Amino acid sequence: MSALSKPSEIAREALRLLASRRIEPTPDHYRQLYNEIAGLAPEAGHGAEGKLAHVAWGALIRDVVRQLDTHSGALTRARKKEGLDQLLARTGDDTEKLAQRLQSLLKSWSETAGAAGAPVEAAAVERHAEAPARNAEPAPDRRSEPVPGTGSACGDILRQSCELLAQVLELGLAPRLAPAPGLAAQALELAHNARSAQAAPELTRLAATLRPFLLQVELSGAAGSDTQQGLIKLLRLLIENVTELLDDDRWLRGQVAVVLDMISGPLDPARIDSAEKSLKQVIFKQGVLKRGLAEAKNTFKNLVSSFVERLGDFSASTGDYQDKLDKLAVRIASTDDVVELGAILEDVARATRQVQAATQRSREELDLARRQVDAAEQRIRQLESDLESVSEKVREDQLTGMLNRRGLDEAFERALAGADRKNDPLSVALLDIDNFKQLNDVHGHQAGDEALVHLAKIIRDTVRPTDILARYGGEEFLVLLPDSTLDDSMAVMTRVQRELTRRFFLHDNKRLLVTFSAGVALRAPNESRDEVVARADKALYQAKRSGKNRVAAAG
Ligand code: GH3
Ligand code: MG
Ligand code: MG
Repeated sequence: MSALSKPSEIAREALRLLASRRIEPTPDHYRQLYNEIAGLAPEAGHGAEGKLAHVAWGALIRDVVRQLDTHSGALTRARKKEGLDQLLARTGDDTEKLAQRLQSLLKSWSETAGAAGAPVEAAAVERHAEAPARNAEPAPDRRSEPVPGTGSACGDILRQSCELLAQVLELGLAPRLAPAPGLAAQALELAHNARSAQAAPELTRLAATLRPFLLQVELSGAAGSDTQQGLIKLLRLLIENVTELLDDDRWLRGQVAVVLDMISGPLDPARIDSAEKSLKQVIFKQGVLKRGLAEAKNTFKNLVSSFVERLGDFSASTGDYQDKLDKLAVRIASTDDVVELGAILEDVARATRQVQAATQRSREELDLARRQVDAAEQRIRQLESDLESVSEKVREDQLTGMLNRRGLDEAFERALAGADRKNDPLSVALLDIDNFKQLNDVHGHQAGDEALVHLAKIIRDTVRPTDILARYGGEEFLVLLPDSTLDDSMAVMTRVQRELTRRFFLHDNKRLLVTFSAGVALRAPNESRDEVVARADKALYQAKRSGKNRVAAAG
């Protein structure tokens, strides 16, 4: 039973409750509160409390905004924004959950304030360790900063690139500059500088010295041969990109791989030409992706900051409402006049409608912003995965689409491990096109390239999808056949030969004869990769010696 008995007192209390509980002042709600205070049975179907969750949004959001701006140890504003953004992304439209999570986030912020280094919303942030939200703040300029943990600006991959420049200069260029000893000495000195470059600015300075040096080499005429000119072109390509590459290790990895591949074998113009082509292709694709990624990250950054600004507006409008209600509550407490109370009720209704409209607008804007943030984040993920696959491409031979040596290295390791684990047989076949030099000489390099593509396609169509195909050298292919005995693999190679006779090679509408010889070896238990390949190579040699266009088994 209520302590209040006079209807005017009950009415005043009902109005006060409407205001303080922030319940929409409709006649139904008023009547329900009136009944509650007067101790009358509640009327069914008018659960005023249920219609508006009792969350102090104004205070809560004010707290979020205030704490965002408070400096607290390791928690920068960007990290807090990041935590907040992830929370919003995870919570969806459930306002009750949102309130709870915001409260625990605030708690974790204030608890972490003292403990330097402790992460915000640790679990969520760590799950997205690479999440683009980390870019909510402009990335620090890495060009002027050593890479942490390496003690030098040349982190692992950058060190490789320094070494690479050094090697190309020292092993590739200097010996060929013998007719111009001054230039040769300069090449060696530059190689030395590349090797001892400890920081990004030094590498950039080195790039600046290399450019005029290469021009000088070219002008001196000392760079006579194709090989040398190819080398110079490659070096230039590397140098032109070096400044940009310093931005991000990943861009560099694929490019370094191409050049390392190239200089790991004997240098000839065809090899350098194909390395240059694939390097250019990677640089171009990476450039396109990189621009897209930078754009997407920028959009994302803008979205996150406008999102937080809107949260601020949201807080301002609910804060106003709170002030109005407080004032109205004072007016209610100090009057008994029914007419005055009626007017107050009107004011409460107006203020509530205003804040509801504002809240609705803010909610819609926040939802929209969140959707935009999600979309931007998705685009960033897509671009990053595209980038990853472009970098993967350098494991492929550009002409035939088979694995190159680098790709084969990894695939071979996996196949060996798999065969050992399952105790399965594993065979290796080496194929070499017969009289390929002659085909090139008579019909041109282009015809040679087309023949390589033709044979690669026939091999791919004939073997099992699980077999591993690699271009092993100029006109040599290596096929790894997991779970295949020597007989199986001999039969496969013979089938490839038959297919090549059936699907003959056409160049300029002329039918050209292409054959190959092959050596096949079954890996002996615990035999190393080099040993089994050497046996296959020996068998290939036997096939050549006994007349070509045949398949020989290794003993
Ligand atoms: P054999 O029957 O004994 O194998 O003789 P061959 O002429 O096939 O072998 P050789 O090693 O004498 O010559 C291989 C030629 O392959 C020389 C090289 O110019 C050519 N070559 C290497 N890579 C490529 C390439 O990517 N495209 C083209 N068109 N030719 C290439
Ligand atoms: Mg050969
Ligand atoms: Mg050959």
